[in-house]
Amino acid sequence: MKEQIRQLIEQASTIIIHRHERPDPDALGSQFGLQVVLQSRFPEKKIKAVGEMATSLAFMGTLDVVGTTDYQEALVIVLDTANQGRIDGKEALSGRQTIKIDHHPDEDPYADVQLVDTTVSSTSELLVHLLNEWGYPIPAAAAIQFYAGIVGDTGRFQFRGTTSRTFSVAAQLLDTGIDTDWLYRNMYQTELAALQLQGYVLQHIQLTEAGVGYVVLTQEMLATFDATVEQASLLVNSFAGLKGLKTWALFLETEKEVRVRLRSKGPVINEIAKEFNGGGHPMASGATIKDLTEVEHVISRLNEVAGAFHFE
Ligand SMILES: [Mn+2]
Repeated sequence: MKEQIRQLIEQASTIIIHRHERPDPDALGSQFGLQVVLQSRFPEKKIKAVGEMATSLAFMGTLDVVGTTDYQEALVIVLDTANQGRIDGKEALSGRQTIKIDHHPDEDPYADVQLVDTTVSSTSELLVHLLNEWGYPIPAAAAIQFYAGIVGDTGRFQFRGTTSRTFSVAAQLLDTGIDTDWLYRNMYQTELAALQLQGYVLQHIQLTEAGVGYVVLTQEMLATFDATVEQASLLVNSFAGLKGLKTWALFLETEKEVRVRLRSKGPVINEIAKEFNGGGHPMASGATIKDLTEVEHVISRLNEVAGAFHFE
């Protein structure tokens, strides 16, 4: 498998790297990091990273634009994306071959070759293991990208999934001399309006007896604080420290639907996410409901799993 992927990369003259829509630091970091590594090892190859940039992460780099015809001979690598529907760029599967490299459960094996490892913290970490195995050097310009991805997906090394292997990869990346001050300054800065929206979220938490916390953000509220859904969705972690909390949800109303971000400290929630047109990790998932009248359905399902769960 890994050997097959290495051969496909070495044979291809054009490689187009995709990842999921509404990218997070792991999506972009794995994408840019792999691009830098491959471009420096194979200067003669055309290596492109495509998709739409997230405004708040624009500091991470600049994406490329490719034409439909570029796909004819291209090897496409899709990173950090469990389902075909979540790929940013609908031409992704029109390449000559497609490789999927990911750390989410492999529910939709949409590629010709799949490398999925759910024991790593992030796709960025997985790529570093892979590149080490192949003996491909990781220059500092790639290391900062992979580091950003790991920091993002582990919540600065605190989430479940952060292992000793994660730390050894982090140490290897730090040893290239990357500027983590620069990274944290850019990753964790907040616009005033966003901070005020956070204040609103914290003041409107509802906590059920079963230990389910939730906040509903209507379109009107998002407009009041001049926040995009993308910005607001990051606030799902802002009340993780609430005492008595087992699982929680942030509901974000958009013009055509309500996006639901789900988090948990123990009860498995990705099965519930699936019931509401979503999916993800057991402790971090996303779903979509039609409108705000369905909020109570999601909460009552969360109440069921939270009520049945007890911390050791
Ligand atoms: Mn990821």
